[in-house]
Amino acid sequence: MSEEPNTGITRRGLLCATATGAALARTLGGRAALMGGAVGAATLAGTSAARAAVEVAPGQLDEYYGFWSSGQSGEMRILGIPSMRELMRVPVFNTCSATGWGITDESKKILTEGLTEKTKKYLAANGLEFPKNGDLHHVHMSFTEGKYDGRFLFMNDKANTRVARVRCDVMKTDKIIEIPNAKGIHGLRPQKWPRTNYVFANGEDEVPMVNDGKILDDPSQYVNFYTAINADDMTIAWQVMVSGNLDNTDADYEGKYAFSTSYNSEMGMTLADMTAADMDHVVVYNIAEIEKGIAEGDFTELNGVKVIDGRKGSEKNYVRYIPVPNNPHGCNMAPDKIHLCIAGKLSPTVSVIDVRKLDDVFYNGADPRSVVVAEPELGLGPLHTAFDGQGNAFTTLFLDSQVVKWNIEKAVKGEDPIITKSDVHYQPGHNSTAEGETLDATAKYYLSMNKFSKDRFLNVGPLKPENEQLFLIEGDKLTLVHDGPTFAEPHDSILVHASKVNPLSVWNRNDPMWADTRKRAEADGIDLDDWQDTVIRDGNKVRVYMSSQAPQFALESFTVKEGDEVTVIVTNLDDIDDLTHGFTMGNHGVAMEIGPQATSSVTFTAAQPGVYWYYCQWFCHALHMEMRGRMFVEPKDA
Ligand code: CUK
Ligand code: CUA
Ligand code: CA
Repeated sequence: MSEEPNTGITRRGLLCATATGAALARTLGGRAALMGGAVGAATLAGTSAARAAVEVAPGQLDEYYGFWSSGQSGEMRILGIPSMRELMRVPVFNTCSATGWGITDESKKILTEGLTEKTKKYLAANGLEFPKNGDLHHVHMSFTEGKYDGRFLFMNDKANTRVARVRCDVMKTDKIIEIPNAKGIHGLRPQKWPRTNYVFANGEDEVPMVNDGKILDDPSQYVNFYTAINADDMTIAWQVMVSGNLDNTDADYEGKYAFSTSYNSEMGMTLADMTAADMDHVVVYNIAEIEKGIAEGDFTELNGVKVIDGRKGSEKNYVRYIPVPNNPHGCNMAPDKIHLCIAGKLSPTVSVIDVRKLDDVFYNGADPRSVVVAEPELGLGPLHTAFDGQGNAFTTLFLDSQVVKWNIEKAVKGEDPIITKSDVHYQPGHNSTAEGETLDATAKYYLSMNKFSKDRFLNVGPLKPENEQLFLIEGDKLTLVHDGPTFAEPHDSILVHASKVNPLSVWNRNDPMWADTRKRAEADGIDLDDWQDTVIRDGNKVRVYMSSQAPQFALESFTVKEGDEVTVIVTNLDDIDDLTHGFTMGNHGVAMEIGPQATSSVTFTAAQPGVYWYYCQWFCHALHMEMRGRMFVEPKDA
């Protein structure tokens, strides 16, 4: 790790001397600035009293669920707060060997059915059915009247321009859609009020409106898309074409407006160009006006989506652009229902927008900047803001490796708003407070999601974990109570009170997850709810129906022919909590989880004659090792 270069100039001095523009970008991009050691000596864990206050003793349950993104790992994670114990990993955009996500017929359907035809075509050209990777940055729960309602979780895939939904009753992904036209879905937020009818999604990367290769290196013809997804059925409601790119997004508490930050109002294609202007902007979407425009037919249909033109210069009331200092990042609506906080990133400020003033900008020609009611200077590299429900905000300072707690009202009054600054380790991105993005925001826990762990843990080689730190909020003091290393690379998390999430322990036999499999079983004359040990041949397709009950599969062997397409359908008839079985077909790259009362199926080609063992890979019984059987693959011409 390089130390602060000995130039005689402090990093802070250097940054402040070059307040804007590409010079600052070069400084920020420089290794010394990013990695510099301006943070004081490492803070050790806080007082034992604070640690005792958050201790979750063995066997005790946590107070909050933490729903975590995992960045380039592509999955969602569930943690318990305050213990920071990892409770579960939910595969979404990745494939998973333990659960069979991306392997089972049911999951493949979810992973493929929402892809556009164009994407399916170029995936097939690469021998893929669906993208193998995902980049999941933002997990948010559905809202009813500004509060989490425990129904769904929504999340983005920046890498392949997708949005997914996880059902909270079973904690499984049930929908994944690719967003047409847009490129690189980054910011994502559910509508807060009156309920989550829409999920809003930002397209980060600029492309030609019709991206078919006719226009290439001509950024003047590039556009960006803001997408509203119907949350209930995961279809695209509408898109707005905007000027500049889109980074993070949030929505208000009235259902009137949604917002995006843009770090590239310049429409630059190089770092220098993207940081050239003094100001970028926040895009404000007027939801009722957009809905009206769609209803009145004021849209272009593009790849099956109704697209409203909200680019700069449009005379309509769909969109307004609020200038804010260059290259903003975080976009966080305060639970006071009034203040939207835009983190400055390159600017040491947070721009506070009073959303009550937006009507004047839309309808009375008010200066867009007039809605910025405060722009307090808080520290270097402000990225994201969380709220405590008491009028205070916590903003992460990436470059300072600190969090600053500040008072919104004081900032608006022009007083010094800073309450405290606390060191974090190191370089925080997102932060969370308990239900801080809802009307139930609570001053109890503060979570800092830090991009670097450096020296905080035993060295595991050049690739280090990130570090997530939990603080107890005690008055104005933040007391560090936990460091939690995590694998690549959670960006964001939400903390949801345990009372609002009530997952099942055993599946419902008629769950829609295997509705197609059930339909096919009925056609095959099989009752999936009953004991099944039947092999059905249908040309060169073979369907193997077998129930499982610890420690046995209904079939201890079955026979197919070389070249058959084999579908194995396993139903777990055990109905006891935590009694999951698995099905792994040896040497076929096939494995899946079958939860209690669930049905799962998997299809593969039996290409090589021989004897193959299948087994249960989820430890279920003292005789779990014996839970196995043989597949006989007869040679074709035998
Ligand atoms: S972004 Cu990652 S630290 Cu994708 Cu929410 Cu700001
Ligand atoms: Cu069934 Cu292990
Ligand atoms: Ca910019």
